[in-house]
Amino acid sequence: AIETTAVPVRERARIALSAARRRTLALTDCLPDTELTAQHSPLMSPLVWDLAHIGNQEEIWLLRRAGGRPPLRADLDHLYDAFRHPRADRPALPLLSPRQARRYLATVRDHAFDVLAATPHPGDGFLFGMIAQHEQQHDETMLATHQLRSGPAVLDAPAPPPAPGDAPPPEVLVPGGPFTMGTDTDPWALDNERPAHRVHVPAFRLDSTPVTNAAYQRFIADGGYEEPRWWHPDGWLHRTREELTAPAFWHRDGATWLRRRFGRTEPVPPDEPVLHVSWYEADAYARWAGRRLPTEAEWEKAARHDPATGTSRTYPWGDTSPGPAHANLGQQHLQPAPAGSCPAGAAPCGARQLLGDVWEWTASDFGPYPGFAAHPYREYSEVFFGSRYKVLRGGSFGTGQVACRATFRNWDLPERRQIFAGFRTCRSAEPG
Ligand code: AVJ
Ligand code: FE
Repeated sequence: AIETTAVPVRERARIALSAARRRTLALTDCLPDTELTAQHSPLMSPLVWDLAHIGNQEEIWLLRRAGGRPPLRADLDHLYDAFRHPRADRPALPLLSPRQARRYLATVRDHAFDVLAATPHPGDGFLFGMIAQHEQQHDETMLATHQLRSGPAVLDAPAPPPAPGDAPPPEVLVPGGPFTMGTDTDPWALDNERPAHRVHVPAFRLDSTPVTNAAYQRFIADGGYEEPRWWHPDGWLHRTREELTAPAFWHRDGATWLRRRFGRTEPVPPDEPVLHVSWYEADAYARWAGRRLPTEAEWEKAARHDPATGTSRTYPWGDTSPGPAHANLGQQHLQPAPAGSCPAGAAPCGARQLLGDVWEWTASDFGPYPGFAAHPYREYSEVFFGSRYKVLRGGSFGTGQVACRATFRNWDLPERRQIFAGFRTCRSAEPG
């Protein structure tokens, strides 16, 4: 763990790009070509599409835009433009073969490092940070594709260590008052995290950890999936149409719940944060528990407001970049750590695991902050505002360090379960 500001920007960019590439290759070198070109789910691209798309975005933003270089492969722009081809149509496109895609990636990366070395004033290196985050995000998407594929396991990683014995109290108090949401100063924050603005958040009590599998099983056992009053009306329709009875990848063997995780079947670990639930399920659980999902502002205040100084931190624990003691990130483990892990990563309010482990659904719709300006990649977030997307916060075990901080905003549709999402609940602490 290092102070991000202490690392020269060129070095920081090189480290972030290289870390992303190691994951990209680990996620694709383990599969035969037939599995890279196959579509494992209509929700996902064939992995070979992700590969070349990562290279194409890097060519567009780092070689052409930052480096002022002429196009290498302008013919690929259309093929790998996510907005031209829905995921389900991508296998039928005349895509680069796995071999061609790997070569293209490597060639673009060589040029990108040349550009980085040759840029006289890298400034804040924003485009390099943006592209490193882009690749890391696709690494998480590709990991979700691995979870959806059938067949024998190809990925392996050690389990995270058990939680320490000092379990936090079940909920923590976040005091009422204004705090600074979003950022103007984090050099690699993306457009939707800006600008910084003051938000008044009344006092509330937040779960100190994400909701566990054991707690979620109590909701199931109590008939939570059969009781419409716990569900949002759209959620009830969805749960009925899809016949939902448990999180994705779970099945029952007599009295025990089993789950499939990256090609292996195992008992559902009771103390782990629940994973692969939709916003509708998270929302229903919270109502059943007599609680609610936190708003995005509540989540961010819990994660970064320091009452001692009145300022907002970059990470719950401060401004030091994430290490393994702070948060379970970066696909080091292929599952969440048990609830109560990572006391060194606790926020000032005492909540743990706000970053890493599982993305956390919030009550909020995805929208712009006051004064938002799309930059520089208009399609990154602006086109998703004002639709049905719900905000998720915090990052998962599959999220890379460079794409994870207390201001980072993710979003997805309320019915989606293929992402590494769980949740925590809260309740208002002030009357009225
Ligand atoms: C921020 C995860 C919703 O995967 O759709 C990747 C990230 N944007 N390439 C997505 C993204 C363009 C994005 N999410
Ligand atoms: Fe992309």
